[in-house]
Amino acid sequence: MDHLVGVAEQFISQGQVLDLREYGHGNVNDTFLVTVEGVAEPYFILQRLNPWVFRRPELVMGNLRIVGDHVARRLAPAPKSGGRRFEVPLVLLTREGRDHVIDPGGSFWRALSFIDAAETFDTVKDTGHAREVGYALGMFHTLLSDLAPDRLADTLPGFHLTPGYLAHYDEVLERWGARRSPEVNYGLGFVAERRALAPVLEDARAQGRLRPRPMHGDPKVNNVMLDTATGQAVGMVDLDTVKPGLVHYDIGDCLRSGCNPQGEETGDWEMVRFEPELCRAMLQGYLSLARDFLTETDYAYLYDAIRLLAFELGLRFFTDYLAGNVYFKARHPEHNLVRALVQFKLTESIESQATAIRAIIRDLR
Ligand code: GN1
Ligand code: MG
Repeated sequence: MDHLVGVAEQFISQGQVLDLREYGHGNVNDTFLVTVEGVAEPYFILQRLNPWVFRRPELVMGNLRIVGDHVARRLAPAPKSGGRRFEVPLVLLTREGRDHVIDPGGSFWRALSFIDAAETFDTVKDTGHAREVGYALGMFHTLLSDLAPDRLADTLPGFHLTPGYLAHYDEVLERWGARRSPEVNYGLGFVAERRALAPVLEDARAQGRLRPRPMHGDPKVNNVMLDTATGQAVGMVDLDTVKPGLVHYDIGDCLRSGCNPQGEETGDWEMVRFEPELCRAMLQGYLSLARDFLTETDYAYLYDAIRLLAFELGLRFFTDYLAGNVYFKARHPEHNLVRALVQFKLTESIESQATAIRAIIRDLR
């Protein structure tokens, strides 16, 4: 911890570090909350980027700065939030004016501003919460809707390209030789039956039906910050995966995360279901803003996006389990298998309610 305090101190120009503790439940990076004594804004976030995932951290920092500046510019003159505060984490510089620190062990550290008087939840509590989560994503997309996607670097080549995840799965499976438990057999069968689904969004992009836009990349429920007093969404955090992409990946990811009341970390995977009333509320919140920029064709792919992203995350967890837990942090050897089964059950629940979900989308557009 002493060593971390030394890193944290490089990002403060006055005061002194009072406390430093682990923060949040990220599956990839290591995150700490730092408390500084004797300054007006006492908290900031210190993070170590995972070098196996983010191969070019300087590009991540570049994107974060572009997004932060753009959002600040959009919110300054006429807050599009109708009097509500809305923030994203901003990059903090070291005393030397650098946006990161490399420690003696070679780790890449950066600091971000903390969104105060706000909290996050791992699961959606009710339809009011769902509406706020949708609103946050709508606000985020609105704020970036006039940023040319090619201004952002591709920090994670292949991220959210489902056909690529399927190809990787095939390679891992070829090398895999462990015993086939009933759960693994279920997973293998599940993926085999849905191979044709994988390219649905990428084909639409290749045909020019869906166009690239800046995307968040990871808009799950616990990346939306809610005001502790009002419960209103006041920020969207975890911008490392922001890059050119499709808003459909975000919409699908947000819904697969938010409409699963059990949460993605439940061990009770057989009970997992997709809750259509949470879906309605979340889309209502999202479309209250996104209606302004979504096209007819965009709407036509919303259902596919919801189904695909649950499947895709299940496939990513399942592959990582088969590969020996090399990507997602796992607390026990079967952790990524259980996570995969949760997403597969969620996908089945989405499929069995396809008509109802499509009707919700139709009603709201
Ligand atoms: C990872 O690290 P975290 O929890 O913010 C992953 C997302 C997944 C998510 C599932 C860079 O995000 O894509 O949806 O886990 N991030 C990366 O919880 O792979
Ligand atoms: Mg993330």
